[in-house]
Amino acid sequence: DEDEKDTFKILVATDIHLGYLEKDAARGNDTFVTFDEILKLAQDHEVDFILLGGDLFHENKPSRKTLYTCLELMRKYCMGDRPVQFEILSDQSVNFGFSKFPWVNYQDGNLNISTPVFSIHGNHDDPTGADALCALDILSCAGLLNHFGRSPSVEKIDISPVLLQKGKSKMALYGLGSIPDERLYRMFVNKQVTMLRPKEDGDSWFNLFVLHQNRSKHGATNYIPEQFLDDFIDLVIWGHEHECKISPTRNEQQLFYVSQPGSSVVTSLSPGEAVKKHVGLLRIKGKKMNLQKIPLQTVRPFYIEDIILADHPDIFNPDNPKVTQAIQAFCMEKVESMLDNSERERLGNPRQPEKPLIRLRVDYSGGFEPFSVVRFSQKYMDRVANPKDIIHFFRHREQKEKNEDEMNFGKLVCKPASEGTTLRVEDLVKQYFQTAEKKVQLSLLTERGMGEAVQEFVDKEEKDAIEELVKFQLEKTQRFLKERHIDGEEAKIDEEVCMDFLLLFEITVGKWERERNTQKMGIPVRKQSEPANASQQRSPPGRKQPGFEAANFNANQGGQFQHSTLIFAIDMGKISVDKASGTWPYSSKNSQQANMKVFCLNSHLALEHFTWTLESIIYILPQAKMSNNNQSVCTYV
Ligand SMILES: [Mn+2]
Repeated sequence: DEDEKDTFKILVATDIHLGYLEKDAARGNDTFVTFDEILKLAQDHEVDFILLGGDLFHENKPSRKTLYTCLELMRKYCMGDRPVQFEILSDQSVNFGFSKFPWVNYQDGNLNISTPVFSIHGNHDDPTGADALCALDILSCAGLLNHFGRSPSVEKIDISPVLLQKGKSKMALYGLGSIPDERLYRMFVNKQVTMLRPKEDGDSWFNLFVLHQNRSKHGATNYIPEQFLDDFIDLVIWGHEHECKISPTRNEQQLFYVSQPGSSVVTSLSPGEAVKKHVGLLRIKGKKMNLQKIPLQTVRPFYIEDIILADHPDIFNPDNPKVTQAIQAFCMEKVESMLDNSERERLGNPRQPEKPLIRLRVDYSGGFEPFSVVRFSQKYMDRVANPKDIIHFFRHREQKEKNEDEMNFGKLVCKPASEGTTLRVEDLVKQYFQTAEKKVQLSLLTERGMGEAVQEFVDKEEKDAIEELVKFQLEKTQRFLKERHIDGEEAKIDEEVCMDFLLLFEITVGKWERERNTQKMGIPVRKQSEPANASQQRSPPGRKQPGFEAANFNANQGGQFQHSTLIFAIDMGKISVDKASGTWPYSSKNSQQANMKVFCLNSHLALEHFTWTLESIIYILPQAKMSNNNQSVCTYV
């Protein structure tokens, strides 16, 4: 067909999150089933290629099962004799330069590819470790995927497009794998991001850009404004945001279109994820495009509703002793009607999971008491895929923060991570630094570096991240002091102290991991006088380790735990240079008052990862104060 000959047909999807909740009895296969559906759609529609916007994998180091299933499905659907009908015009050694096989897979004589897959990496599956490899590189090495959009430099990004031609249509495909938002924001502001354009026929190319960043404003610089992107772009495929907004919307300032396909699996029980999930069939001919929405049929149904108790004074009177029972009955009615809806709206696809996800958010402000969620859950074990977290109690009207100067751990901790707030470790660390007193602010370990390293440590199980950062910062500081003609010997930073820092971190995480494994038996608590095993092994003789206490976290919700939270503290006061230099703000060796730094590890990722373990653990120094609306939420054991 004449028209087909010049038309690129691309299947567009993002955030497939393979392996999400793979251990869950009910939901464990969801991501694999939907990936199968997506690949089959590509095959059925005979697309030229598949374009993925990052986070194909949920875990940075996917399990063997996840990797195996992914390879199995890609081999099943992407290999075959159907010829690929477009060619690559750009220098592939630039596009795929980091690969040992720097050419597109379908042009490899040893491979028989029918559907090439192009993907950038997301924040979940980004390159880590000394070799900077990511899970996509494994697929790429196996010849099943073309990983592109990877920047070799952290100081300057030149995005070199993959240039494709099909018949008379020419496309410049730009990709940018996930970069921490704040860093990328700053790089855009400093004009360190350049999109290279082909010299020939500048205007005849269709310019497609795929990226994986925050699109909605999470913080002042914690997202990428659309206005930052070059206006010669025709279409942006925006990964990372899970809400399906796949129909291209026009940016009137930049005059390009943005399509946000959204995830193909529900990873948080928030309203955005309840929006029906789709992938796109994108057709491009010359400078014209068309995007057809294809609803996914195998996605587990998800229903969410809000109840504000105070809005029903006719039904609920907080002074009535039986009001809690009334609330519970009301909630059950709601859940039943959501289950009815789910039954009615089933798509009839045998592969669509039967048990829906149900979330009821109950605002109990106004003197009401939450009821026991445990008992409530038990009624829905066989009918709902997420029986344990159907109900979410919150108090909307009372959430105003009273003290702006003091970081309110209670509030941060209580903020439901499942509400799409995507609390990042980086943000928490940053918030801490912004609210901490000037004189105790950390200078040796920068806020950004620390935030990123901790994020890597937690999310990606990158055990060396913190150590690498500490070493890097140490060397940098030593260099800095040398340049300022300070005697190297005199000003030598106490390296031992840095080791202490590492040690402390290891103890904390070691303990954390031990307790993850003993969740059923409750929280084993170490007395302050009793040293942890790790500290016995690693502690240099004669050096006292700062004390740690495990604390039981009692949320203000009938003792129900909501979060996996790890708070650890570091005695930064011990990081100092010799007092002779006088340039360093910390002279803790003379100071009685240690500068305790407290960090929260409470990312949405960590939460997802550890929900099967202890619901909540908090490690906190005894002198740290936690409060939530002046109500103590933390008991020290
Ligand atoms: Mn993401």
